[in-house]
Amino acid sequence: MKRTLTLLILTLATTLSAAAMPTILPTPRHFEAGQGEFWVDPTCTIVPLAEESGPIAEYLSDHLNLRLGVTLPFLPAILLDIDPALPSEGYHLQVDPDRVTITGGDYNGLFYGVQSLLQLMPSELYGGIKPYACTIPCCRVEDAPRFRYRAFHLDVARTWMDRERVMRYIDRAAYHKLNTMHFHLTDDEGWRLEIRSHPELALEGGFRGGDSPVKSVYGRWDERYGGFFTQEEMREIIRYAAVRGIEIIPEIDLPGHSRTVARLHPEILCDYTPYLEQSAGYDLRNVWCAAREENFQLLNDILREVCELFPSPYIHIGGDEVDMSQWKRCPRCRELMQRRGMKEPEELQQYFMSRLITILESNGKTPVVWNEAINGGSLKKSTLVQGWESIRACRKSATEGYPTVVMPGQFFYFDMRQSQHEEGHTWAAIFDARKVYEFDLQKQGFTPEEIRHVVGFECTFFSEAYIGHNPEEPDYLDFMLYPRTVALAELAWHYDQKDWEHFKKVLIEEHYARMTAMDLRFRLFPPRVSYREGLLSASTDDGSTLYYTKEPSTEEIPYKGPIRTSQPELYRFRSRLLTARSPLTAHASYYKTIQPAVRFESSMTQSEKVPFSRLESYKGAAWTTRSHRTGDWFLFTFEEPLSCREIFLQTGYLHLPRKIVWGSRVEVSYDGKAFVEVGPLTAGCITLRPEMPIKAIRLTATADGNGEERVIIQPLQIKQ
Ligand code: TNX
Repeated sequence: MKRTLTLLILTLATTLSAAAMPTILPTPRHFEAGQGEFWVDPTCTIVPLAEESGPIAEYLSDHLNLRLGVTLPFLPAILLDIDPALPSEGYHLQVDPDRVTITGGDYNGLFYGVQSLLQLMPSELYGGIKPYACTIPCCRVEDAPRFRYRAFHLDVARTWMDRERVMRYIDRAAYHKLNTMHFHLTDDEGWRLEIRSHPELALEGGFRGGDSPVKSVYGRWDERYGGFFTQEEMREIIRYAAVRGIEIIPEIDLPGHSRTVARLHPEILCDYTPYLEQSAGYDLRNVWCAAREENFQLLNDILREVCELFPSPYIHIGGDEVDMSQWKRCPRCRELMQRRGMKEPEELQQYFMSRLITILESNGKTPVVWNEAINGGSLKKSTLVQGWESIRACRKSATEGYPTVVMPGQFFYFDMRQSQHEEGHTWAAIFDARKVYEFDLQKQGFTPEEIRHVVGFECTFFSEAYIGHNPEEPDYLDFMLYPRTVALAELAWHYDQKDWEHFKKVLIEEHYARMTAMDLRFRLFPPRVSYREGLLSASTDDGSTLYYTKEPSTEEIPYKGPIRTSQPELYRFRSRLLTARSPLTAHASYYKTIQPAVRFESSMTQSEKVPFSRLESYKGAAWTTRSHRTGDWFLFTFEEPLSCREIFLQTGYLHLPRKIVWGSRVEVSYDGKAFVEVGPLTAGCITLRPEMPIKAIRLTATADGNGEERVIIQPLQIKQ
């Protein structure tokens, strides 16, 4: 009896505490349910008690449509205060029946208290629907972040995104208590910031395609396309972010990733004649010469303006993926190395970065660099290092005592795809929100001493593969970023032990509605698909609605129940809920391909290391030794005329339209002699659905050069 009673009390207690569990994300440190509720109605005022709280009071009044009160005349009221005795970025939120009191340790702390308050209210307010009257359950929240650096990254260099789009992501990151935006403003494919002393950098380098000197390696190839931020616009973005507690760290990626500048100022390059035959005359070099003194003058001009424009104490100067073979071929660089007793080109990189750091320091700024920049020597220990290549690279940086941002690709690059058959990069890993959520420094081998040097986490979105997805539409980017960003925020903010199932429950039951009101086209977890005894079925556990497509049609048909079919390979399923969607998900048979005997020939020479024979054995991609010229051709001939449902012909990388055949004609032949044109490639690919047995496929280049040093051809993907 006693046992039963204890059990009963225990069960009751857990039910009660479960009901009282906060649904705020990221999860606060301490939450305590109170008695009663606070009524938000038009009589309620917002009272900014602390002087600095003005912008937050306006922000909150915008969201809730409440008046601002100057002093404390009336109740009910929402009081906004700052108490420096609280932890940095921490806050106390107290909801009583007659007032809400939010006290932040500083500006950001107060802002985060407001964010938690918003999450206790109807989610519609994120969509601009002001609650006329609603209640907030009485409670007390005491909260502070685990890490001081909680960042997201946008790459507007590869794919242009305008001010409104950028602000949209800032806004949504702020809802999740992130406090830093790493802004990737320059790269091989674009320069997106006005530099007043060198206006050509943005005026010319902000665009590509058409007659732009910057060849459009990715994306829209025939039109001039792009944009840049004027300094005035950038100031506006900075202000907008600052109100939301977000600091913008700009990145000028140096000394590599600089093809845009190099196209406009070829004099910055190393002193040798490049071999241009291979790339159809296009100079692919992208590294600043380290020994040309005038380069540092130009860099001084650029960085001085960047330092002046951005209030952040940090400026990111890159340091990743430098093609040092350019320095090795340069007599000037070799001479400099000799003069300074340098053995390895990494030391030259150290030298280059040190020169940049001197410029930053003379402007009162601290450098941020990618992890390669600390190879080959040491930089000042105040330098903020971003570990992106691996866990090892992060640990090395932390061990050497640099403040380190942990962001290895396999956990934090949100340009990676989220499951095997989705879109996105794969080079680091394939992962969804769960892997981000479950990241654990200790389990990854970080020692307590190393952890002391970890300042926080950052998620990136590199945008080279993005352009095909119409950057004017938020769908693809939202899908890649959310809910992974929510998981990142949880990781960077919250302390407690991890409980994925609980987090997922809150995500689905509470946060899906909020993300919908935020107009995020976020990703749902994929439906489960199974095939048994002739019945193909799909299910979800998040309340979403299921649809299916049947090949070759792409029309989505509502799923009403198991489909009786002997051809499960024709179906794909997708669930939809409000603004969100899952990836298209199929039974394993959908992905099955066949490998009929095929011969491959080309007018171009093959790479010895990655030869054409790989295509005949379906082993993997094959490479040519140069870019294509008009008239170059590739021919697949099947040993036997092939009957099949679908043939997918792809050039370029598997996951990215680079090194493709650019400008093309595709023809098929049914007898191996006469060919009929079936179209050009689109972004390097074409899907064929031959209606009779097919003998050969011929691909012919109709343009000179793809802006690269080679063409990649993928093995045919053939579905029976
Ligand atoms: C690596 S992150 C890069 C970027 C690419 C990205 C794609 C880094 C320092 N370099 O240039 O865009 O991978 O995931």
